[in-house]
Amino acid sequence: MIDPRPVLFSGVQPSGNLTIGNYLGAIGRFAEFSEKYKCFYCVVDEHAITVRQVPADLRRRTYETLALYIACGLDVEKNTLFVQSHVPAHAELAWILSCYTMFGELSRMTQFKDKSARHSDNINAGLFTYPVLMASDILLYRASAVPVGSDQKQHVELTRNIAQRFNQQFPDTFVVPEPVISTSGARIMSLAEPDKKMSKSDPNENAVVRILDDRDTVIRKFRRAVTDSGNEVRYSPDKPGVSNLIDIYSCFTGKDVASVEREFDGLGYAEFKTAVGEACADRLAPVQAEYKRLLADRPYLEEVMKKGAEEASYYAGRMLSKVRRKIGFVNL
Ligand code: AQP
Repeated sequence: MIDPRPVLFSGVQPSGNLTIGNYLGAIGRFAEFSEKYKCFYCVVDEHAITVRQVPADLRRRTYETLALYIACGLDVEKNTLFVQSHVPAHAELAWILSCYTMFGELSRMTQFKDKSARHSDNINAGLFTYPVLMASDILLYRASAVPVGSDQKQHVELTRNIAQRFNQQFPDTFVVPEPVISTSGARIMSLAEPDKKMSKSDPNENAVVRILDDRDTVIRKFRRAVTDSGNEVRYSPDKPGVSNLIDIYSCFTGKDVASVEREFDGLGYAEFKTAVGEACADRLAPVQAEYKRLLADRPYLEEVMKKGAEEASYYAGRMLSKVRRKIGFVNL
């Protein structure tokens, strides 16, 4: 039976060890949506191959990402957790939608520009059409809400354009989704270059705090974080390093910016950075413990994958056959 609640969809690529950017901008917020929405949380392995992956690593990370979803509080009974490549409808709808997406629109995507600069030896067509696959992920489930970090907002807007264009020709097909971007944690920046977002594939380990980094590593990375001249803990555009750390501390402690500034007034950067590291490590500790327990139980994770793939295929199959019918394909 179809659940009557509004639908929410989000995904994370198993393209590296997840960072506190992925945690604060996405995965750590997911559990809060489970009551209000029918939630689909996907491990988007098809997106991950837009950059070269070592097959054994991709397979391992797919299990790890699923385990992290659960360790971050997602109840497998209340949410549909699944792996994208287990539901072939994603790739099939993506092809159809690519015929309703303009070359010019894709050329304007800033993530394509960033990633093609970073992977200049492998600017493949998948990297370019990635947002169409993301539109397919969302539209297949009639999702009205898509929680993402602010880096993905442009892709959700493109999804809206594609849905509206398709609906114009074939009314009442897709639900036009809205991005759900949190006011805090939406854009966590690199600890080494605070004008760049923190990315799991950043080759500089000191730039990135991973959800699975142990306590000492977390604290050491924050102690090494690039700060700005002066020694005042103040949120300001001319202090991007310190502002990023204030954001992170505020997300992990629930304190607002003004009270963080007051707390560290006159104390200097060293003390502040240690406190950020400790707050982060305290929050990650229970997630890490639960993650370890889950990862040791592969049969359980495979059961979750199978159940998720069945549920997701049911919803996705209904939408795909509706689209096929509308555009004139013969449904047997
Ligand atoms: N730095 C960030 N701050 C806040 N949110 C972030 N997200 C990613 N980085 C930050 C959010 O995490 C979700 C999953 O992201 P993804 O795995 O689909 O890919 P991405 O956006 O490309 O993330 P990365 O870490 O930068 O991956 P790589 O290095 O593989 O490209 C999304 O909701 C994203 O907004």
